[in-house]
Order: sequence, then C-alpha cells, then structure tokens
Amino acid sequence: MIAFLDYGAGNVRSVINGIESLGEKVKVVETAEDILSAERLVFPGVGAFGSMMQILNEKKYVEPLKSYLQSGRPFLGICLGLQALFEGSEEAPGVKGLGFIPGMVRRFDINLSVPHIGWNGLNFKQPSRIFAGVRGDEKFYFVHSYHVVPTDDGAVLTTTNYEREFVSSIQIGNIIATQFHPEKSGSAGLQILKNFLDTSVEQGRPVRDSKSTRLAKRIIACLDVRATDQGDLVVTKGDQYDVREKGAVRNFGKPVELARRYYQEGADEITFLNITGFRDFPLEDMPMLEVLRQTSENVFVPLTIGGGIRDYIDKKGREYRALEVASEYFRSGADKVSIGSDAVLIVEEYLQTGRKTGRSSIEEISRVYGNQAVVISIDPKRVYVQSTDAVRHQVIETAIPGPNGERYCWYQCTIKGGREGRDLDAVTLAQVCEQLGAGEILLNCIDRDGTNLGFDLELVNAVSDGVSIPVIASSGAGNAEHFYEVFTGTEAESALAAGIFHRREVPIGDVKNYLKDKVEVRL
Ligand code: 1PR
Repeated sequence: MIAFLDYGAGNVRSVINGIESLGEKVKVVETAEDILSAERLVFPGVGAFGSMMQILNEKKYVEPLKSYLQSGRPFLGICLGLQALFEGSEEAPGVKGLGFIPGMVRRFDINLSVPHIGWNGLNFKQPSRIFAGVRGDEKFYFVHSYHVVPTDDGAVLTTTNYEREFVSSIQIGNIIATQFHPEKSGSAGLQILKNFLDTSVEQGRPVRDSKSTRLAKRIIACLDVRATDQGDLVVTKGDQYDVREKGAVRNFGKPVELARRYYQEGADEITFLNITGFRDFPLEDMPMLEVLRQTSENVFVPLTIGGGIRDYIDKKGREYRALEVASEYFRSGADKVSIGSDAVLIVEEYLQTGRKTGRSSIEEISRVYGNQAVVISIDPKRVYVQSTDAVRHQVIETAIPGPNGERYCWYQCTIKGGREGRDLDAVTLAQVCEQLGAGEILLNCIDRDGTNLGFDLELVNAVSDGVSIPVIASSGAGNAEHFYEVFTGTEAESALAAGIFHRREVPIGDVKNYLKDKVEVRL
C-alpha cells in the first residue's frame, strides 16, 4: 500500500493511475496520522509553492511530513514535491518549506522560454536503485519555472541542462525526489516509478551518461472532439474549421481509442479540444470529463483539454467560475487547460480598462494551478492591408501577397470556433495573456487548418517573437518536412497536427524518424 499525499491542487490522478498500472494499491492521505503511519509515501506537487505550503500548514501536515522524512522511510516527491523539501522558494518569499534539504528554490533566470516545458534528459551523478533498467538516453517530462538549488551537492542525483545546468532530482537514502514527472514520461517514467515501489530493486547506473542534455521539440497530436448529429462523441477535423462534409460531421473515431493509439505511436502530448465548448457547458454534460478519466488510465504523457473554459450561469441560475470547470478537468486527468474564446474577451476588457481584475479565468487558474497549467488557444485569420499603419494592430510584412498584391497583413483573433472575428490581433492577445499568467500559446491558423500546406511560419514568428512563453505551432502540417521547417524556421517549441495523423497519412513515428538527426526529438 502506498500512502499518497494529495493536497488538492492539480492532476494527481495520473500519478495514481501510474502507480496502479504497476499493480500497487494507493491510499490517499486524509489525516496527519496517515502520514506518520505510512510505510511508503508519494508526494506529487503541482501548482504554486505558496499555496502548497499554505494548504500543508492548514491541514497540519508539516510536522508529520518532517518526522516522516527524518525516519528515512521511502519517500518520492515529484515536481513541487521536490521543491517542498527545501527551505523556501523565490516563488513565495517568506514562506517556509519543509527545510529537509538546505537550499532554496529559484526561478530560471535565462534567455530561453520559461516555463521549461517538455522532454529533456538526465545527467547521472550517482547510482541509484530508481535507475535500474534505465538506459540513460531517455527523456523525461518537465514543466516548471523554478528549480532547486541545494547548498551542497551531496544529495544531487541528476542534473539537466536548460541553458544552464540545474538539479533535476535528489536522493538522500530512501528519500528521492524528481523535478520531472515520471507519471508523464511514458515507459521510461513508469520504470522509475516501478523501481521506487519495489524496494528490493538493486542499484542501477545507466549505461549511457551524457555530458549535457537537450530539450526535445514536441510533437503533439490534437483531437478536435464534438457530438455528431446523432449524439455520438467523436474526433472530427475541419477544413479551415468547417468540420462537415456533405452535411455530416466528419468522424475519425472515438477520442479515448485515438488518444491511446497516438500515445503508443510516440506522441509527446495529447490535446483534446471540445470544439463546441463555446455553446455547451462542460460541467452540465460530462462526456469530456469521462474521456479524460479513461484516457489518463493508460496514457502516460501530458494531456491538455480545451473548450468551454469560462464563467457560466446554468439554467437554474447557478454561477460557475472558470476555475471550477478547470478544477474538474484537472481532477479528471488533465495537466493543462486551454482557453480560447474567453481569452479574447478578457484581453479586450484589459485593453479597454488597462486594469487586471485578478478574477479572469487566466489569472485565477494560473494562480491556483501555476502558469504552466494555462494554455491560450488562438484561432487567428490573416487580414491583408496595404501598409503597416493601415490599422492599429501589429502588422507584419508578408512574403505571401494578398489577393490585391498586398504585402502586409495582421492576424485577427476570432471566437466561437472562428465564427466571429474581433478587433484584436494575435500578437497582442498572446502578449497580454502572458502578462495575465498564461504559460503557453497554442497557435492555430484558420487559413492553414486542414490544408496540408505547412505551418504559417510568418504567424509563428510574429507571435513567438512577441512572447517569452513557449509557442505550439498548429495547423497545416502535411508532411514530415513541414515539422522540420517550423522547428528550424521559427522558435516554436512544439508542433501540433491532426489531419495527417487521423488519416494515417504520416504516422508520428515517421515524423520523428525524419527529424531525428536534424532536430532534437524524443524517440
Ligand atoms: O473557445 O475556449 O470554447 O475553445 C474552443 C476550442 O476549440 C479552441 O481551442 C478552438 O481552437 C477549437 N475549435 C473550435 N472550433 C474548431 C473547428 O475546427 N471548427 N478547432 C476548433 C480548432 C484547430 C486545431 C487543429 C489544427 C491542426 N482546430 O485543433 O487540430 O488546426 O489541424 P491540421 O493538422 O489538420 O491542419 P473555447
């Protein structure tokens, strides 16, 4: 039996699913006594350091945790569960951590995108039983803006490079903690979980030891989900957002089955977009929650869900906050939520008033679950103009002239799945969302969606030059070279595709094989 510390923030279901998939039973900690009597304790953390310590203090878990750690019984901390072991964090000045390891948690002070999101490798500093069966060249999933800085190196188990070398896991006897998420790191991550659970495993030292590691470019499979006219929930796909063919909704199969297939084929992440979320309310009818629950049972890579994340008043007049909707998604197995239409309305209001309300979905969700949990999905359309000063939007010079020879364009934001264009450009939207707390941009492109013409590199450059958070390029992938183009011609950290995967035109494995000697990818 594994005691499992769930302090109520973020996606812990995946960790439970990971442990259970290895044949172990989990008991969720409900009282301080459960910590004191635990034989093995797993502490996954998601969200923000300050709110985590506040909850641990409120629940009176701090002293029991300290005494559990002192006892030397097996402990596995994940992400914030590692950071909690330190004295404090720059994320929450003045808030004390558990202080088990001397040192502090610091924010990345680098020129690369922060958060550090994605698959990166490990430099092994000590042998450990959690490395039994690990080759050494595997990549593991990270998502964090802060990293631990121990006062001395004695406890350092691995480091990872992200512009600078940082500590990515520690071990002191039976106390092990990782900055990466084993439960989101595919089969390599499950091996580490397995080694932790089986205390009879012998020390392992990976065969290959790298001098430095590199963050991989991510390949993301996207599943646009909606109900058919007969009421079946299916994966569909649009042509420039039109999902109907001869009047009927295109049907590429069931969401859970397709997600499993993409996990097995090597997708680095899976995104579900409930494309009619702007008119349905996710908590009223729960199929997407069920899709997430079932998918997270055996898909061990990050899951993002979008569609309908906004404040809402139901037919009985009950008001729901976007945060409640997001919380349900996280509890059901999502790692990130993506916000589309609501982000546009939030930014419009912000630009009008010049004030942050602190109550927008972006601010509230990022405050509770961390910036990395909030993705902004943008659905822009190209609008051609004759000159840079023709509109008050951020205009770019384009190599693809307009129908009347225009050499300039701007990217108009839309809402409601592209149905309504707004007086706001995609670059400004992304910049304001970053200021409000978003951690990543999912940059679709209505003009390219479903065309197989390749990504709109000009759009990707315009947005990624304007923000410091990671950008996912989306829409238009038609072959493996298109991924190479977007990874070498722009700063995009990941690329998302749908149609070519659904139609089995280019499997994910072929994309990665094509990229493998040219661009860092997870194989
Ligand atoms: O506005 O917060 O409720 O969220 C709704 C979400 O649904 C948004 O993220 C929006 O992008 C998405 N959405 C709404 N309508 C559609 C549609 O297609 N009719 N899909 C839609 C967005 C774009 C990508 C697609 C890529 C890659 N689809 O999801 O997967 O373009 O496609 P490709 O590789 O085949 O070219 P809210």
